[in-house]
Amino acid sequence: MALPRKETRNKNINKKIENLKPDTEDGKDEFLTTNQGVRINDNQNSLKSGDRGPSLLEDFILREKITHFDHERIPERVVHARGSAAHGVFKVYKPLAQFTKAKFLNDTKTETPVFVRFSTVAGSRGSSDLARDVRGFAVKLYTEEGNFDIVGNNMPVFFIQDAMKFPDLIHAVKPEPHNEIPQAASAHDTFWDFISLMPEAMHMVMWVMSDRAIPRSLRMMEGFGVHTFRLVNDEGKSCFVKFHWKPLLGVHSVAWDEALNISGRDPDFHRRDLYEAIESGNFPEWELGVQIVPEKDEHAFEFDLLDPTKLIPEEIVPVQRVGKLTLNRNPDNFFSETEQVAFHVGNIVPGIDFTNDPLMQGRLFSYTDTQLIRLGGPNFHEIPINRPVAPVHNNQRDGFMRQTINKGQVSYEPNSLGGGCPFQAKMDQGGFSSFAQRIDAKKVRERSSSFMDHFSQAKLFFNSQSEPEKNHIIDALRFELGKVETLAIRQRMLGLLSQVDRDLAQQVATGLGMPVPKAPEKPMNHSVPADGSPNRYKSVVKESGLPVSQALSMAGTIKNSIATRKVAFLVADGVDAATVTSMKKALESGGAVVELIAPRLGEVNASNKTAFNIKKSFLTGASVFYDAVYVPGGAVSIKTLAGEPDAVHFLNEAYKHCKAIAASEDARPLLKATYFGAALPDGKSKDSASSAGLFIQADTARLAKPFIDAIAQHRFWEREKIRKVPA
Ligand code: HDE
Repeated sequence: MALPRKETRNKNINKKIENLKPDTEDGKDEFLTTNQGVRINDNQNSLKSGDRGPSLLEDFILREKITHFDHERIPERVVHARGSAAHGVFKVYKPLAQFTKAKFLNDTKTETPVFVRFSTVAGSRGSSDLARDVRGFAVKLYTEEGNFDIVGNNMPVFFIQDAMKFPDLIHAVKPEPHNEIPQAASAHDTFWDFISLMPEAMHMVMWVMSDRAIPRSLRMMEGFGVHTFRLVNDEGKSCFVKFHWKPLLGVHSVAWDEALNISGRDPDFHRRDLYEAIESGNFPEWELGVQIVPEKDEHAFEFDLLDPTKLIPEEIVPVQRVGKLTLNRNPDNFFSETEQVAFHVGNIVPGIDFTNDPLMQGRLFSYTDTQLIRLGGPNFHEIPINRPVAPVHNNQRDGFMRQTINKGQVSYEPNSLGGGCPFQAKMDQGGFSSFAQRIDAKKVRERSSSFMDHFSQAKLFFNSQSEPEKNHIIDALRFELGKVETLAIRQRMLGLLSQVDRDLAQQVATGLGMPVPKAPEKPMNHSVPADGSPNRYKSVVKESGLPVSQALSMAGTIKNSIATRKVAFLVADGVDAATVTSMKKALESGGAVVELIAPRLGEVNASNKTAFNIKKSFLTGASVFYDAVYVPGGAVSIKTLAGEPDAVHFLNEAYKHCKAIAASEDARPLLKATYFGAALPDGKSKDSASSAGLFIQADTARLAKPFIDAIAQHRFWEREKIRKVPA
């Protein structure tokens, strides 16, 4: 990476970073050695019998080097294989003692170290960041009372209600087993075959077909714990809680066409964005939100709090923002930290507990189990990134790769020889004690009837979307189902969609050239109770009392800042230096990042004899990497750019992707060469949708203000109404 290694990364030290230090190696100013510490004198040649002879088995240096290389790979995660991570800290705003005794949620002075890994779900380790997919949002908090992991996603619900279906879901979405196609995509027959037979997935399907599945940045997405957890206070009283992470930069996405383009041009787009933001000191921030439900209200909702396909609308239970997460340091080594980090829903601390959500219950088994194979044995908790900052003392011993040297004769409890140590902690000494939930039930293999309404919240989500968001969902479904080859699967999906919204189903059907089934297709519902009674199913299908929930739409997200937005300036020799400098200054004072793009690399000579260094050309840069475009003045520069098809394409594409575009008045000939040239704001344009977010003005200072406001708006989706886009 060409970035100057500004030492922001090493400035931010926390307790966990200290904890990692003894294991952190730096070869600077050191001799090359073997793993046994023997200095190596020749790292170019193997030991041979004569300079043209065979290599000798005794060459311990060659053998060691090759052997280690041969064993470098470990299995990738069975899901969430593709990920990027960062270190940071969490601090609570005010004590939450009323709800929980967890120390890190009560001590406003302590900065709890965290390690956060973001991921896509379906693709392999090397797949594109921009796949249409759920994003993992896994947070490990190294609290003084032990590690607490919130292993969440960027969507608040899930596809299935019971862990029993997880391997089926993942087998369906992963590349098909006979030909390993497609990579990192749900647009294929097996996924939609499964979904079309699982009505419980419909709410999640709405989320995953929405723009939430193609984030602009990992820094601009929400996180959700998904399941309902419990908080437990000092008196042993419990309440239910849903965890949220709210990004301070707002929630933003790219356009689908952009995502496709980025996947080819820079499949590491999100990873690079996170890395560069942290490296340049633009630390991503989220607030921790909690929705608290008192124990007595467990059954007060139209849905079951234990059902992970349901959310609690924020209008019904507001999200209280209780603390802040800041990511302020990139990992030093991708494999050691990002790849070897092992999250587990079961990593909780006193003051937090589980519920009986049957999806969560299955996860409590799965995460340790998967680490045993992925990381190779029971001591993965000793890998530096995984070990807590809280001390560890117990009688667990041995196993592959054991690091800890446990002293003494005793590895059992009770003991007298070791003085009874290590001893159990009473609750007031911080000992964990599970919430004493009363359970009196028959052992059954059944789905609760309170889990049977699969459509109300799917409808609520769809109804809550703005018009462009709805259109994007329709487009996404047309794309995904259009890739499905089996007509019966498309047909079943249209049947399910018609139960969410008739118009939605109709529009998707039009794109597929198929009719919507007249009556809703009877769901082939594996979730129907064992007695199979259709009445029982119907009786629990209720319309949600809430017509829309604003919080479900991205339209109302934070749009008051251009911090960290990337703006491309299109320049060529003869560019007017004053317009470049003054616009750059205006944008950078709002926190935006400016990059100059020219027909070639090297230097561009500006009108006043100054030169600008060019790091990106039209070949290495592309409009999809930027949030907005500015064309500075300078007649010579504009003439060159107007004759440069790549420059015209750059603008056409930025326009197509609904981005803010500003230009100096003398850039008009270049803009005229674009297909939206007719929509330039000159007072004559009738079509306000086409000129929204488009500014042309001689006075740079006057131009900067509306341009900045427009960049903060993120996208001008209304332009999509004009579908005459050749880009
Ligand atoms: Fe996971 N999930 N999951 N999951 N999950 C894994 O654990 C699993 C679920 C999530 O960055 C695996 O270490 C089951 C919901 C994230 O390292 C595995 C079920 C949610 C990550 C596993 C679920 C998640 C994982 C694979 C249903 C959102 C990446 C590698 C019963 C709340 C963590 C690993 C990271 C990873 C199992 C459902 C989030 C196999 C069985 C719901 C963010 O253990």
